[in-house]
Amino acid sequence: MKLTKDKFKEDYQRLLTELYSLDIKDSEVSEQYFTLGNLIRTYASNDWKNTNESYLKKGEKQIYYFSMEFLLGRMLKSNLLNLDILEVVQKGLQEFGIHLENLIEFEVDPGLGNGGLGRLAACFMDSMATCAIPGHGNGIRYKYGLFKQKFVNGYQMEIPEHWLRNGNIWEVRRLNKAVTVRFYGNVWLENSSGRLVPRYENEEAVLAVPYDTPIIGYNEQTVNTLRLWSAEMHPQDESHEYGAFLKQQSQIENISEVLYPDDSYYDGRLLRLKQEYFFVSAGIQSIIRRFKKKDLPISHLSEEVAIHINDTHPALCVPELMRILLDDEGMDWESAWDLTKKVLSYTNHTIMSEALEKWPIDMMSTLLPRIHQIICEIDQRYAADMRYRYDDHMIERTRIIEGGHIKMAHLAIIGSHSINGVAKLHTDILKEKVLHDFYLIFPSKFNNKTNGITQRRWLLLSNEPLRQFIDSKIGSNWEVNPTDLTNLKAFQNDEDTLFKLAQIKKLNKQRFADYVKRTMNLTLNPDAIFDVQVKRLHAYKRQLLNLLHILSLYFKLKENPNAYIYPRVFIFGAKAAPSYMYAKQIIKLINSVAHMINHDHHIGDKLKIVFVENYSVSLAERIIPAADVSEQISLASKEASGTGNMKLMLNGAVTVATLDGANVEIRDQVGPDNIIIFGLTDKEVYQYYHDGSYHAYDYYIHNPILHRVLNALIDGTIPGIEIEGQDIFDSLVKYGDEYFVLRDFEDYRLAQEKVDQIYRDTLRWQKMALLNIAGAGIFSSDYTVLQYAKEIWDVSAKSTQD
Ligand code: T68
Repeated sequence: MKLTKDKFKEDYQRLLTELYSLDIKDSEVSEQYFTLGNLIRTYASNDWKNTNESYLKKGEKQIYYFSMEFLLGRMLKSNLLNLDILEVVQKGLQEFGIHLENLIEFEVDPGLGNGGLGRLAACFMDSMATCAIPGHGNGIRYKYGLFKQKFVNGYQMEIPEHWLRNGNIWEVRRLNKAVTVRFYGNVWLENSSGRLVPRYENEEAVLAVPYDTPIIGYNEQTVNTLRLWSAEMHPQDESHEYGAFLKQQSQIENISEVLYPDDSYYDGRLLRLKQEYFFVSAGIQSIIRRFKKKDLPISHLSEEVAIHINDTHPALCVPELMRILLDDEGMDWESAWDLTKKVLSYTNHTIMSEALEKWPIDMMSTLLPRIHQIICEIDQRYAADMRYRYDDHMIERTRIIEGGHIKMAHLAIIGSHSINGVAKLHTDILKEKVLHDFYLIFPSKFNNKTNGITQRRWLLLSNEPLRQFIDSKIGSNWEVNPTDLTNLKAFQNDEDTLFKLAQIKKLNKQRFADYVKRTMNLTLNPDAIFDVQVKRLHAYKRQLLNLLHILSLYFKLKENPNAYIYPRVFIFGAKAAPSYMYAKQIIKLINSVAHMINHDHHIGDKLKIVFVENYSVSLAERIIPAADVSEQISLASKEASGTGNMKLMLNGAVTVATLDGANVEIRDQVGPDNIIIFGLTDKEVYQYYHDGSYHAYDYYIHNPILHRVLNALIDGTIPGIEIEGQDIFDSLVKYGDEYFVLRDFEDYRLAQEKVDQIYRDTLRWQKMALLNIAGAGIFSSDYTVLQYAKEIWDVSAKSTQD
């Protein structure tokens, strides 16, 4: 779209007056924001309509990405960027005396996701639109996203986040596209002219109302759709007596009320199962309705539609699609089953056993009687099919229903044609360990798709100085073809380039320091090393290892005030699931240590700890450009991929990492000299599990530094902590140290000494930083979705780059 500044100003002025009957000079930020949002929507509306129309053509295969979470982040700036009108709008507003930055900050950051999985879905939406892949998102329009985190006396408190309070400028409610989703009741099969058809009674009908958000591609034409469903009372129930009506209304609206705040943890609540079926059923019904507009027989569905299951949360896609094909379309079982498998594909995001969903049979049969019947049938047919090829143990281990539970991963694997892991190592572990049986049975279903991130949000939008600098060195083609970043390698020994890179980093650090001063009243030295660990708080991610190392530096300085430690600012951002007590204890401990160190006048600038409250996408956009060091220190084998690791390297941070998840591929990209690797490998971890030879206590006893640090948790050194010091100490020293923190401590400490040494040599450090940026292009989610498109969804992208 070619928009001139004058045209924009004219449009803006007119719209603001139309909407609010005000002159610009009398308007407030909220009015200015909503006017701009509305205008952006009108600018995108033709492309949105045209994109939708073109998708209705026969043979234009549509991809539906089903995810419980879409963690989009703020949309104003990214929409301006993707429409290629950011500069024009900025300048136009400037002439009205309006700072675009203020409008950007006014927008709420919708937290419709927990972390990596939800953010991945958002990056994929951006990349599919940019690569002109017909990709639709399908999810839930939660009224409350992830809670807002507050620290009270160092403890995490959770506050509900009503992100819709001021309305949402980006969405369109489409009541005319609403569908009915049915729960509970009785179902039986009746013979009707030779075919078994289900009969229902006493079901509870819920109206699923879609809200569509345009997803604007960075390519001047494609605008895809994210469809989020909201649960509402069905019109047929509105005639009930008033008291009963209100009760039922609130029960129904509960379904899309709140996002479950647990990441990587399964807590088998009925409401969660309701949510899962709700958006799966609504989504599939609307897909089928849309498919029918093409006027093709249902047997062509797999040529026109691919549905992707993001983790097992939407795995009910398997029985729901079967239900529709059998009951509504009258297909026979075999044909329906073949079609279902062709349409569906599934991504696994974790090997942690506590995250694996398994629903009690009773719950399923009460809430979703017909779905339950279909799952039983799938399970029985699976067992019968396998009987001739595998022994009973193998069948018992892999079947869907076992021990009174329905295993959702098994359902997803058996019911789809593709299962992928999210990094090479993760996929290998799935094949060799966690899903080995399935790999033996269905080897060709398994494949890897290493995660990616959108360079638009994670560099173009959030790190303007770096973007300009890169453009000045290698031109701007990398912005659409990110592997061109490798051209930066030509400058790896160019002193001028490296010093400029250092200056940019310092500028970003100063900006972050200003924010910390403003919000936390803490002064940071921008010449210190900014060392960043931002991610959910989870024992396997080992924020504790980081903290123990910080304590070791602190004691080193206490014992020898002249010890030369390069000044460091340790930055944490992390939310803990509200019911995850151990993680919350770690938060309290970090805050207490921060308080102790930050207030110790003898330490001064040498060590500071910043634990930002309420870590979110918009905070990530502030922190990541300011990072020198990226902490990716999970226990090898536990982090499926990680994506923060990619964002940080793209912004020139040097990674301190275990060989876990995508860290392995980052090392392969930048070479072992440009990443600092430490710790056990996945093989060594498995060996320990196998022989049971790990004794954490020995490390406590034999490593004097560790001894001192661990004792500090229980001897009163750290003011303010109560039982958490003892509990954490016990978890490590007494109860087996599940994530090998003590085992990896010394190696980690040495890795950190290396950081300290290398950082003193600015040129050497900046060379590493430059080579990290140069190597990050391959991790663009543009490439990731193109691989999904080609290898899983069997759809070709009308790439705008050719
Ligand atoms: C993350 N998983 C992985 N789960 O931990 C991370 N889980 O390694 C990976 O990079 C990322 O997925 C993307 O593949 C999650 O974020 C959840 O958030 C989650 C939410 C609900 C239930 C279970």
